[in-house]
Amino acid sequence: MKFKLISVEASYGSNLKGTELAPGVIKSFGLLKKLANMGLLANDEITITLDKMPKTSFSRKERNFYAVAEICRKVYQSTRLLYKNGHYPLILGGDHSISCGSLLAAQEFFGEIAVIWLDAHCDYNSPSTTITGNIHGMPLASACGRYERLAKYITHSKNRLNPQNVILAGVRDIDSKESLQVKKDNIKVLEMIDVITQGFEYFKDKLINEVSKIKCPFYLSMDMDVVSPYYAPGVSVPKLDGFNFREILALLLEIKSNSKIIGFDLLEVNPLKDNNNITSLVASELIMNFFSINKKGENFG
Ligand SMILES: [Mn+2]
Repeated sequence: MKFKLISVEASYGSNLKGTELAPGVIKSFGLLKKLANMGLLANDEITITLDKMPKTSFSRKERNFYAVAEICRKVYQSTRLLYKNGHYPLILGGDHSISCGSLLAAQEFFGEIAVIWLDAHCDYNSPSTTITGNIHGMPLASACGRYERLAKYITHSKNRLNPQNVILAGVRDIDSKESLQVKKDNIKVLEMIDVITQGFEYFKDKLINEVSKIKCPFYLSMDMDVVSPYYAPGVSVPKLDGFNFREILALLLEIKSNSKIIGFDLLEVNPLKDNNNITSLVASELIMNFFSINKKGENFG
């Protein structure tokens, strides 16, 4: 029973409200009880919100900086405590900015981690490259030391992720200045175009090949917009195409079989943009199957 649930009810990293409602809706399908009954998840959980709004940030390059930073610091502290008590985090967001807190906690606890960032976008902007100023487009850059103001607010440690240990998968929307930084840092980017031109099996093999080259424990950070809007319309920044349900589940199971997973964040579900909560149902089913299908492919769920 290694994993424990952390719900983060926040949307400060985005210009849209809604992701703060996602943990409640995703959990309404019985996720916690089902996984706890199978012994796959601790049967208690942690909820993170902001009790009071901190001082306002007027910077157009870092919208809601203090609110985002406070939430990230709480996520960091909760994640660190979980690790110290022998648990791993399963984090339901919330917008994607919160992954900066969980990644920095994991990096500090394990000394060095790798991350698989499943996302239609790179989230590798910083205030100097951003177009929107929304911090949910910057968490990966911050965890890698490319946006230090946020990382320093979260932790006193100077330990950041090595960009060589980052695998970005499912990308199909990169900003031009962001792309320059991604290339400069030599980040491995597996783009959706590979699925279109070479096929899904090729993409999956390429991803697992990259995973097998890295020897540290892996953190999974998944933006629901990596899934096709046909299956997951209720996300903050939908982008046409993306993986179908079978494909994203196949990728998650392959990653699980080929690496040591020490944390899983699932973010950016936005119930206010959804159709009949279908995106929350898809998120819930993905998590259920990820935990309950074993290495032989048997499903205990
Ligand atoms: Mn994202």
